[in-house]
Amino acid sequence: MESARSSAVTALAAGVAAVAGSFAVVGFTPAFLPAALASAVARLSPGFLLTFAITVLGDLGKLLNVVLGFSLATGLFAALALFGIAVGRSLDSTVAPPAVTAAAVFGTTTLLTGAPLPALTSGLAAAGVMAVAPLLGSGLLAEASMSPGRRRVLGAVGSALTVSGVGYALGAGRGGDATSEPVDDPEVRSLLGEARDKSLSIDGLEPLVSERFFTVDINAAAPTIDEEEWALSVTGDVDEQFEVEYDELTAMESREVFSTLRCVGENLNGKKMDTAVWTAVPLTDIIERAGVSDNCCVMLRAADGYYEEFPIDALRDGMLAYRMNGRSLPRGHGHPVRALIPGHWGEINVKWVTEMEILEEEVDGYWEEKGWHGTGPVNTVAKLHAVERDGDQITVGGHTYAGTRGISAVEVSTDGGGTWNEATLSEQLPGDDVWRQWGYEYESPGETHEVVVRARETDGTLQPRERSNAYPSGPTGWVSQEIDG
Ligand SMILES: Nc1nc2c(c(=O)[nH]1)N[C@H]1C(S)=C(S)[C@@H](COP(=O)(O)O)O[C@H]1N2
Ligand SMILES: [Mo]
Repeated sequence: MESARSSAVTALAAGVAAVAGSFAVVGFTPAFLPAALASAVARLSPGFLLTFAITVLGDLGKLLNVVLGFSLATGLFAALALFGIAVGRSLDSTVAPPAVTAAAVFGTTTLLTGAPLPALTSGLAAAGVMAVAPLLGSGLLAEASMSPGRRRVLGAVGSALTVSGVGYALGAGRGGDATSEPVDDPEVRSLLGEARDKSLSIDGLEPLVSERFFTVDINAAAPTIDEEEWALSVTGDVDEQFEVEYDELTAMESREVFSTLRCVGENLNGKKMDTAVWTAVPLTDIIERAGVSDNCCVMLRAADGYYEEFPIDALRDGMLAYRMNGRSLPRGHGHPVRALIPGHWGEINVKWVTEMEILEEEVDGYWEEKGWHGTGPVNTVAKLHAVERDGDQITVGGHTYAGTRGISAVEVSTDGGGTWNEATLSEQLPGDDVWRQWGYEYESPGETHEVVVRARETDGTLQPRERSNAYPSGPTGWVSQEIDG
């Protein structure tokens, strides 16, 4: 008779193995139950909790969400395994526990994710551990001077670890990006070179084309969409409804543009602002073909269930991007096609976009339903991310961005806002929606001092000083930082 403790350990081991068993075939994609549960939790969270997670916890919130998804999935599978063990006990059968568990895991997972293949490998992995653990316990380790319960526990843990090792190794590459693709487009190479040449060299300052581009998603796992299966449907209040397929889109005239994205939910001096060279098709032809008249606005919908609404005028300046820095759009950034709406907050730059619905009346998008106001133009900002020291000399630097209003100057104070000096700006890159870097070198005052930074837009407008939080309309204010002398 199995003890309660060894039943619990076997069930937990089966749960761990079941998670690994599905990871092996789908990797971290929406068909992976922990990812699906994490997304469901985020989606069902009340607005205030979500806002707290985004603005206060940031990346930690994302991590906690994923950890919760794994815990829920493992717990669910373990509970199903316990059920299997109980059935086995009441039938006095050794075949029933793995068989019942496999069936229960398969059925439940298929129901929750809609994906039968990972559900099947999940069930098989759980059943495997449950069938093998007692064998290992009684067979291989029989010589050891251990109690049968102890042996069974070791067998369960050992087999779960083995299944997990294999499962995670197999799944690690799934749903990945073509990061090894060569960048052979001469125009992209020349723009990337220009960005490299124009980047200021300050220790710790990211170059003008971001090396690590941030991501913000409503779901834990990004969708996986093949180019061949992708199409954009143009719907709503239009003369003609039609679809544009990937091959049609990429056959249209495209351009290579620098464009910066910034998330409305980031902290004032946060790192959710980045720049890339995008290969994109202007939306003008598609809008014209649709026959849009005096409509107010548009709703862009995406394959992950996301949707954002914004004024039609912003759409007219918009583009559909299908390459990023010369490579196919990475999965996390909207593969195969995303919207780019110059100068506007990141949230309307809809990834995995599948539908463009022309509207006659305003409605709320995904974030606006939760109280955010993030569909308009970005706020102006000058960030301070680098502090370089050379003896008494200190160099501070960062990025500055004002959307399509452009930046003409950054001013730096090293005495808490008493006196101001002009910083060096990186040379303007081509395009009207791209950030610049600033840098400022000064002699250390020999004591702790407060450095304050503020930007001026092209027309001379000074960035507002008043501080406000990210929620609901994006952070405002001058970045300031205490620096040791
Ligand atoms: N389909 C879809 N598009 C989306 C999102 C999303 O969750 N789903 N997040 C939006 C938000 S809030 C931002 S800030 C930008 C971020 O783009 P990135 O992840 O490529 O940096 O994508 C936007 N587009
Ligand atoms: Mo965002």
